[in-house]
Amino acid sequence: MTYFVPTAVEDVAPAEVAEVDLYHPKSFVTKYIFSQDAKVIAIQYSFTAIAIGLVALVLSWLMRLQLGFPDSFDFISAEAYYQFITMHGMIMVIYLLTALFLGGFGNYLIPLMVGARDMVFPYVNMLSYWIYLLAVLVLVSSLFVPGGPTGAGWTLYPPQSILSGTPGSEGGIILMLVSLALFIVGFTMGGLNYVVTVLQARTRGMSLMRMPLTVWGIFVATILALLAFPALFVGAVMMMLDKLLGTSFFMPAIVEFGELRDYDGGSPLLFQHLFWFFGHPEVYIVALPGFGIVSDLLATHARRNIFGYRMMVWAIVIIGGLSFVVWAHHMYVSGMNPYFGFFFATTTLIIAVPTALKVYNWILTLWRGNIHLTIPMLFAIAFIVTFVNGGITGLFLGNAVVDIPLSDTMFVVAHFHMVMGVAPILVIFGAIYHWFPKITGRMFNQTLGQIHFWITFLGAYSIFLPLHYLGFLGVPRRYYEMGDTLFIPDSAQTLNAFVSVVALTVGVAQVIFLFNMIWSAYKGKKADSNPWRATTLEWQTPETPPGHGNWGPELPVVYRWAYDYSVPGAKEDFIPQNVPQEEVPNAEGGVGLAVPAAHPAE
Ligand code: HEM
Ligand SMILES: [Cu+2]
Repeated sequence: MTYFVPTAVEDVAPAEVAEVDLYHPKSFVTKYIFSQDAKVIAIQYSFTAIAIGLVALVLSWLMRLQLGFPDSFDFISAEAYYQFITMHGMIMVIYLLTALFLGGFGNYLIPLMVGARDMVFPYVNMLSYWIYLLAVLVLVSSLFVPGGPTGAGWTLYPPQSILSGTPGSEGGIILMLVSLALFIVGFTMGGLNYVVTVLQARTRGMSLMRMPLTVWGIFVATILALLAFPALFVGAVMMMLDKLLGTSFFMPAIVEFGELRDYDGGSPLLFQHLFWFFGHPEVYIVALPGFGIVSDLLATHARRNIFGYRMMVWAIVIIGGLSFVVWAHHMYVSGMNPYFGFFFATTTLIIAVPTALKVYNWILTLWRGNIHLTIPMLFAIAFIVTFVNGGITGLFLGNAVVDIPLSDTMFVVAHFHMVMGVAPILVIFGAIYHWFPKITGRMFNQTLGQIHFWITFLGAYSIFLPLHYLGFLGVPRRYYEMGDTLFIPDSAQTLNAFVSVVALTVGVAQVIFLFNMIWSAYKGKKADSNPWRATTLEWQTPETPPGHGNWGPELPVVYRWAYDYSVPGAKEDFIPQNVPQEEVPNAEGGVGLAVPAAHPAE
């Protein structure tokens, strides 16, 4: 390992901005409702995202009831099933995961972790949340309009999404498109904040290569989102014009119920390209923050510096970049030119390289670490296992020859649930447990945490592993029942019933988590300001939970990277980022380190 003399603060280009006048809240309303404090906005985003996520969870129960027991629930018609699928998928991907990772964790963690007082545009940041809330309300309102919400599938493919045979083609689809457009406007307001804050508001000494990987993950994911969402935005606007004004961006000449419609010359495939130009990076908008957070959880709870920090940063950036040139792997069955398919299969498989590097580095971080199997650590390890799992089936589906027979089967549903359903949810749980003591000032209950972890982890596998097998049997995706299909054995139905029972149980078991969080926030043991003995700045705030402006009169100054764990010769097994080299307590009882701290990143 290379040792080096840590840079004096003066050697690091000052990246601080002049102290801005924060808008200090003067009343209850400006403190908790129309608040401009990123931490309050983070909590608002998180609560809203989790609330709407619970709606999506209930929808998944209804779908599972139908799939497991197709003859028992008369109120779930084929139309209703389509509507459940669509709302479930869209809510989970956009309104829960994207909002929670970027609006929730991004707002809470970025300013604290880079040593800023707040986001750089607090007012715009506040607007971002309120527009997000409006988007959620518009989406929910589609449940109550005549015809109900759209049943076009979360991919909203035209022409069927706006033709009258599809459920929700009256008001539902319009509200869905309006809601998506609003979401994107709101997100953009937040996203510009996250990017500019990372670039302009880091405290003195916090060079880019000293930032915790959590910030890197959220930062790059935000850039992806700022570049990818516009494709969905224009897609939504153009589809709205097709629906409302009769333009033909996506609509070909088409006969509907024996009648020739006025549409002519539009390209349904164009929408697929726009959708997936957004849709594939979306996977990484959700995954990259997860990658970052997991790295920090592993380092903290294994008391080890992250292995290959520089490589981890570059892997995040490269994966982010590559995610823009793989979108058509979702369209292998669209009749594309085989050479085109070959190109996209190749780029898709190349992403496996930086991704695998990350996984190796995580394992090497754990190697000979002092692993504490805390709840956040359990969830972090579970994330890695699950992401690798889902990644491997991604290699299957990335190859056109394998994808074509598996397309539109339950195998696909199993794959994407592993990789962008279960894995991100696991890391979100880990992150909530990890930062809970900072956010609330109290500890959660460990036993309940353990129970919650094991039920969720084992449950998720019991739900989604069998779906891979059902997919191989040829059970189709988006079918509300299998009927008496000859090539599907009866045992598939038994398996479906099993999956449904587990899904309901695991879903209900989340009450343990909600109870633990709510109860502990009021009644939990008081936590000290740095219970995990972590190095990053958010744990070094003068107050816990941190007050408005985060740092009191003086901004922290950063002297080292984010991962000085178990440094030889130091008294403690962690050195916070804001402790100068001369002041590090050493093993002999004095201060100052004989061996300079390792910082492979500089
Ligand atoms: C809580 C556990 C979950 C269960 C039991 C569940 C169950 C289901 C079911 C039964 C379907 C429909 C399958 C079909 O007939 O094609 C589905 C679709 C889907 N789910 Fe989940 N899901 C869960 C969590 C999630 C999460 C966390 C995500 C976030 C990425 C997600 C994203 C989707 C998407 C994108 C679809 C596809 C919708 C479509 O085909 O248009 N699900 N889920
Ligand atoms: Cu993709």
